Amino acid sequence: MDPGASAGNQQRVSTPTDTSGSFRRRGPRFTDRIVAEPAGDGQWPAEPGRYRLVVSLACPWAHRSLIVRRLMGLEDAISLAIVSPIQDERSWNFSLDEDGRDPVLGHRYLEEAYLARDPEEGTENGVSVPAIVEESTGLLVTNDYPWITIDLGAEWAKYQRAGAPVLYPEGLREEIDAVNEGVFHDVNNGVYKAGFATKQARYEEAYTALFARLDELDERLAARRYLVGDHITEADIRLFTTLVRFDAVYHGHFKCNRQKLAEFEHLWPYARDLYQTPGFGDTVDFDHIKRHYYQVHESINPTRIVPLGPEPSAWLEPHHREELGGSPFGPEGTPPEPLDGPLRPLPPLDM
Ligand SMILES: N[C@@H](CCC(=O)N[C@@H](CS)C(=O)NCC(=O)O)C(=O)O
Repeated sequence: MDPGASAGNQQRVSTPTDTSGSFRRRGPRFTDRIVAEPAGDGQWPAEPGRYRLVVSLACPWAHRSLIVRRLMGLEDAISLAIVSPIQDERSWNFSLDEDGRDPVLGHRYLEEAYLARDPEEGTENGVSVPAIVEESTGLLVTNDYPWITIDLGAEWAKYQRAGAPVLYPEGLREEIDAVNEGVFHDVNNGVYKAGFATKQARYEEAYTALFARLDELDERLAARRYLVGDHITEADIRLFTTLVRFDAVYHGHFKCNRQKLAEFEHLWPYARDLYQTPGFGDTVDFDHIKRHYYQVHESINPTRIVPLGPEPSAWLEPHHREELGGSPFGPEGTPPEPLDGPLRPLPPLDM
């Protein structure tokens, strides 16, 4: 049963929980890649003006790709569509846009791109963000989020801004992969496993693994500014998008409440350091985040009330992590240009 769907409501979220009470992530349906030099089937050319990145500002997996697009300065090369944080019976939709249609693709629902790619089975694994869609055809190219960020970082080199960081440096890949593996199972996906468990034992397993991993990461970050090496890498981006949602959503809504992020000695200043780095905090929208989780997962929050807290100003407090050395964008790197303001403000909540 889909715990996001309750009788009589029109909302839908794909959060499959199996008969053992465990949350099961379904994985990407389309695993094509966009690369500098395509070699055969399933590889598309990195070409400015050809693709549209579709994200929800609520989604931690999509948030990664938004951060990387900005860090790499690919805003002019790859356009951006932002869906409503509230999925309806046909999932992600463009209801925030004029006439409820994405102005470039002309779609009302993201599923149109999935079905354009495969009319029979396009939505078999759900309709997920992030998704990259070909602008001219409206075809879904890929929803394979781990490759999306790695490829935006490594395969679009020709079109990246001067001073862009190297997020997946050759010499550090093994270490980055090892950190990411634990972070994925216990933290990124771990909070979902805790939140969507329908058996006490499954919840407790996820909770225990989550906090054991956070303790380990907290210790790792005691003497080093970033997770791997001396500057920001894929590993930091992947951890950040879960940490930034932690106190606002996962602590309460997903019952990950041994402690708040703000009660970790090193993880909290580490997360603030990243938040205050251009490309990170300026892509965070707590309004989208809270409305999505608290209003879509009705099995967990039947009243759909969106909490007002926590107070976000704490994210801007000094972190003193510069004292640990390192440089966010690498020795020759520079920050991306600041954004003018929020990416997609939402209309007031229905009272
Ligand atoms: N489905 C992806 C990850 C991305 C993901 O789970 N995105 C969520 C939003 S945070 C989503 O779009 N869920 C809707 C669905 O899967 O139908 C995967 O595990 O490969």
